[in-house]
Amino acid sequence: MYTEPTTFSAEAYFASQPPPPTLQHDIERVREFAKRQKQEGRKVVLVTSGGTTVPLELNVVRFLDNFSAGTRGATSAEYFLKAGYAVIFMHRQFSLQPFSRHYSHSTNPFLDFLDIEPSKDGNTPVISVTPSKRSDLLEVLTMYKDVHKAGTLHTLTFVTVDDYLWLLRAVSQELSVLGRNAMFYLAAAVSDFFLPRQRMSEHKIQSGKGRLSIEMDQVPKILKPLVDEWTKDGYIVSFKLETDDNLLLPKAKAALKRYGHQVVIGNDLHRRKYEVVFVSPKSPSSKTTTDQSDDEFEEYWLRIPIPDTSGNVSPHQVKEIEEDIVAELLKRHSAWIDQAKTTS
Ligand code: PAZ
Repeated sequence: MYTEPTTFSAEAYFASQPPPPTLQHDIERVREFAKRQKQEGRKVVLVTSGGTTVPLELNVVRFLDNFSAGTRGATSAEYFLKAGYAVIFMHRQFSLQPFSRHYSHSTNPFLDFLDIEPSKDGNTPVISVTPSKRSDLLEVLTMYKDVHKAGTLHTLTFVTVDDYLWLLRAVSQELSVLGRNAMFYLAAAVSDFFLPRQRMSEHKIQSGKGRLSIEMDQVPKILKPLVDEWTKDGYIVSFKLETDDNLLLPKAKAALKRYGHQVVIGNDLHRRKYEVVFVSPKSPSSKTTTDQSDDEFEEYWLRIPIPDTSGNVSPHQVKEIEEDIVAELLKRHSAWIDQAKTTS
């Protein structure tokens, strides 16, 4: 019989919550991808992006959602690809994706870029790209086609927090074959609470009984097994989103002490596009512990000017903070790979 734990361990979680139906298929594709990138000598980064949902019913009508448009992940994935990395882009279904993000339906609808030219021969009219938009589109399309030709982008989708956790575990286990050449860039906004399937209502929760109270359990702290078991040598970058400035640095440091990974990138909800802070142990090789002093961590702030939004500038002509985030991580990842060579 199912007993109700107060906090799920990762093991208890995976033993009680079912995997997504496509998991096996997804694992096989990731395995092939990782093998090919290894043979071709590329570094691989797993980018997670977008928010997870928590369904409230088995036949889902209602769910809780986590904030994230997927901009951070989709934009960063492009800069990793430009730098020669292969990218596994694990994102929330229908959130922004590399390349197509430039033509998002809400901010830059692609239909506005197209003109209909009258037919010259009296038959079918011709569709063309508005002249002022051609050079931007050509740049994005060229990159997109090059990446497809090189086979360096692999896409996976999740919706629920269950999908996310099962996929993260499977992908990280597959990427362990790459050793230090694998990076984990965990920008997805993952729910901290969930409703175990065993306590979900089968059908739509009915109104009419007044207030709705739902008691949720804590999602297991998945970074711990990721660091300690699933991918021992991967370079792990997690993100921390806060709305209270006073919490950002303490929470980032607490995460490093608890999980012992390489970097936490902290960001404030409203300034996340212009300012982030990298928090990392001063001595990257030392083992972090929960009683470690805060002085043993260093902070590195990255800022870009807030753009003038009054002009008619296309989104990819504006400086994007992800360009600098990725450039900084490339240096740190290389140093970390080199460090292993000198100590072995
Ligand atoms: O996807 P987006 O660009 O709208 O937002 C990115 C972000 C704020 C979700 C990301 O930078 C982040 O902080 N992710 C981790 C969130 C968390 O603390 O769970």
